[in-house]
Amino acid sequence: MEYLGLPYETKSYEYDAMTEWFEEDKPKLGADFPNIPYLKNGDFVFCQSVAILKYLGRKGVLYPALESPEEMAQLEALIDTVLDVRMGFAFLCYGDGFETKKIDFMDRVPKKLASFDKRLSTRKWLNGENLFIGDFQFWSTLDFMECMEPKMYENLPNLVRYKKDFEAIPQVAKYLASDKFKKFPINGKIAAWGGNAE
Ligand SMILES: N[C@@H](CCC(=O)N[C@@H](CS)C(=O)NCC(=O)O)C(=O)O
Repeated sequence: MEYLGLPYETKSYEYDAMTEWFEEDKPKLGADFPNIPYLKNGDFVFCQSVAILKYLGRKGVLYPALESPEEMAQLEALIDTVLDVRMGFAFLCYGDGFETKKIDFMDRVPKKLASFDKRLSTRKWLNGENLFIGDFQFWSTLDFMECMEPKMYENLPNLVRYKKDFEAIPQVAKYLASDKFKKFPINGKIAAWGGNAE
């Protein structure tokens, strides 16, 4: 929303005071499947993080409805592939056995990221010359993982270049330098890693 210059207000819920969500806001949200996150625009309200991302993308030019089913499939596949990495990171951070799971994660994920690095060797952004919503989802996933493991991309130079380029987009740079942006917490309070304001 910062990138698109759309005015917005955020609402967050404290883990220790979730009755505010479950007992007050959730029952009266007005969505058929109320959940967090949700997006409200006047009377229009809906949930699901990826649907929200796509909706915002369509408000600007970050997720164009392409005529070619093949080109559209490429965009969808990129979004889902980034989501696989993101959910893998979430699986690592929540539940038991963080240190053991991290060894496996650090063995598998850089190999997966090497495919992204290769793709980015010939493209400025994930889908080429034009930034799209998958880049926002990918940058934040990369940033989260880098907070956990600062040397994660040391053999992936195109990812390092890509991440820097994204952070240099004027709207993004302004947001990252503002009080609105907080590196931590990355996860909810119950997470084994990233749940505190470190
Ligand atoms: N697939 C959903 C998952 C939503 C979800 O699991 N939300 C968690 C927070 S990450 C929650 O606490 N939901 C509150 C609820 O179940 O009412 C999405 O991506 O938005």
